[in-house]
Amino acid sequence: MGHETASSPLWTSAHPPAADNLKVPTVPHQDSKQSYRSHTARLRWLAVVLVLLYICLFRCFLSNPSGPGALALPDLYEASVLELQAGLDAGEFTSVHLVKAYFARIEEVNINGPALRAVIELNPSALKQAAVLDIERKLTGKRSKLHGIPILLKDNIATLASDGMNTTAGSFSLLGSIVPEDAGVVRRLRKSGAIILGKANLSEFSHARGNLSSGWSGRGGQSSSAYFPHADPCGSSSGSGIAASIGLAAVTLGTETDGSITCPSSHNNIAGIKPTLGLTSRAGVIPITAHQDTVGPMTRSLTDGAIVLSIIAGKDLNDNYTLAQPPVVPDFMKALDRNALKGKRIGVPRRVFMNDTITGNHPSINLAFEDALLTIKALGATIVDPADLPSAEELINSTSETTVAMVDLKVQLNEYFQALQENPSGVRSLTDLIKFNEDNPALEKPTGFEDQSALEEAEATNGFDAAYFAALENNRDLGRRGIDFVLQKFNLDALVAPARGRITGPAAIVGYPIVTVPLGFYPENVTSESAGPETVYPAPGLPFGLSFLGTAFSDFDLIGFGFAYEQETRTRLARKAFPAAIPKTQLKDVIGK
Ligand SMILES: *[C@@H]1O[C@H](CO)[C@@H](O)[C@H](O)[C@H]1NC(C)=O
Ligand SMILES: *[C@@H]1O[C@H](CO)[C@@H](O)[C@H](O)[C@H]1NC(C)=O
Ligand SMILES: *[C@@H]1O[C@H](CO)[C@@H](O)[C@H](O)[C@H]1NC(C)=O
Ligand SMILES: *[C@@H]1O[C@H](CO)[C@@H](O)[C@H](O)[C@H]1NC(C)=O
Ligand SMILES: *[C@@H]1O[C@H](CO)[C@@H](O)[C@H](O)[C@H]1NC(C)=O
Ligand SMILES: *[C@@H]1O[C@H](CO)[C@@H](O)[C@H](O)[C@H]1NC(C)=O
Ligand SMILES: CC(=O)N[C@H]1CO[C@H](CO)[C@@H](O)[C@@H]1O
Repeated sequence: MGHETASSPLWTSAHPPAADNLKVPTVPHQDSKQSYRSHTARLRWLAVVLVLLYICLFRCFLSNPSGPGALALPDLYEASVLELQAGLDAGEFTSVHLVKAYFARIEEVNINGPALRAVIELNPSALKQAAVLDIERKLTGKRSKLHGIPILLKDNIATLASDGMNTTAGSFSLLGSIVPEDAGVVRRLRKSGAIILGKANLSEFSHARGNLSSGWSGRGGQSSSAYFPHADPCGSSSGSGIAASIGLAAVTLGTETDGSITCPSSHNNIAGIKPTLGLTSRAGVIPITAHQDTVGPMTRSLTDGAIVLSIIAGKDLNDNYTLAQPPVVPDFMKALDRNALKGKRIGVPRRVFMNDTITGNHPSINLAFEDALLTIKALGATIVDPADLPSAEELINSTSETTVAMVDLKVQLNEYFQALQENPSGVRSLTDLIKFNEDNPALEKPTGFEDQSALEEAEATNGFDAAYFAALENNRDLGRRGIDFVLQKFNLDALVAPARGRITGPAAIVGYPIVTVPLGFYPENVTSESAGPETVYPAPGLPFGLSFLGTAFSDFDLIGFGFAYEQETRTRLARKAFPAAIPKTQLKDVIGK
């Protein structure tokens, strides 16, 4: 009752309270020994209650025309983790309510209604886990800012079969497979008290199967953005992006090898953090390449992203890349400073990347980007424009990234299949997988989704041969003449660019971080084109994002820059999903039911 009307997550304060300060004072339990015996004391108490009630009703009425009741409860379309924690701590609702509400919201739009196909599978143990975490909160308090908070995971992130969920990267070849253990990031999430709500749809095998439209998998079908019917959600973390964008879960996780967090964050009007390679564990993540894969948060605000990253980041003996990270995981909440851009030098890598012939930036993106540069300048930064990457042309023509990825994909996917305790499909290798797809066309090769050329290309590789090591060295060389070169040459703190396009490449090959926030929306008169058998791109009102890029382990700084821009512009709030794609179930519909 005492909890303030929640502010929008994009309005969170620059220096949010530490976890310990988060607890909202609760009304003490009535204790018979201390109960108010005297008549005057009772009257005084009654008066206080009435005043509080009056203030609450007044507030509710003022800030919500639909009247009191609906008011103290956060709107799950936009609700932030801190808002949800405040409500949970105040006892306004429980994690069981949250799980029920998110399940109902998924039910409304996933297969029914606009059929967004963002979610592949729900966790049948989620309600039970929520109930236990609710009791623990009451008895001993919360373990972390994610205690009792429902999170959706991209379906390439392993969870123990004992939950009752599959881990399949969207492929029927992995249905019913038994993974040896939780993914490293899942272990951290569970330890922090987060509730795994379910698995999100994705581009099958994180887009490493072949030339297939973004957001399609055999198991999940074609997912689409909630901002226009059948719009390309981008990929490969498509379902995570869609689900975060309309509140099908509090927060989500995606993975990126080259663009797979950045691009779906862009198409779905959310914040995405692609962490530095080695900041978050990939143990238990269905792989493409250890040289590039990362796991990161996809959330409605960078505040939520910082909370999630602070929990999933850290060393993991099962992923030795994480052992190279700095000794202490930062509290990324401390990066959330509205003045973070003041006095910083931000470069614009125009050549090639702002004239991307492959993914081409639309004039409306370019206009919004020029505006963003003015905003960044107004926030106190110096814009260095252009700040071109010497290796730009070579980089976009280079085949080295693919050469390394194809070899790694075969080696690592074989390892993944072999480490499974069981796999009912019988698939135990890449060779088996290709055959499985051939043998099961109704499941894995429906019309328009037949291609598996990337798997075939990987299958044809010969392990760690001379060509592989030459390609690795070429990536390192391109990297040296890439982001780090231009940062040093112009004494920059970061680069900034529109999120969609090949700018993810220079970061991908060296494992550098990217932070993406909403930038704008396509105008109503934009011409849509086919983006696949069932999707269009662009589309009226479809969102696009802005990316900040930096050197290894500059994640903290980039989150600060993104936060300063996000808070100043609040672009996410400027547009909502199309009406049928906005789930109607709210906490009030499940409380007391
Ligand atoms: C996987 O999915 C199948 C089919 O939907 C389901 O029967 C099974 O319980 C799920 N979980 C596991 C761990 O296999
Ligand atoms: C990918 O598939 C689409 C649609 O079938 C086709 O237009 C395009 O040329 C293909 N691209 C490549 C590189 O094969
Ligand atoms: C990680 O361990 C593997 C062997 O398991 C080794 O080949 C690789 O070089 C190690 N990588 C790092 C970054 O330590
Ligand atoms: C982008 O390409 C157009 C023509 O394709 C050219 O006129 C223009 O100068 C290029 N811009 C940059 C920044 O390279
Ligand atoms: C990259 O490829 C394009 C054509 O796709 C070509 O025009 C350009 O010269 C190439 N650049 C380099 C550095 O090889
Ligand atoms: C679309 O609308 C914008 C204004 O929102 C206008 O500037 C632009 O010229 C229009 N484009 C077309 C192709 O009509
Ligand atoms: C949770 C959910 O809605 N899962 C669905 C995902 O899509 C497949 C294919 O359409 C359905 O079978 C699942 O029920």
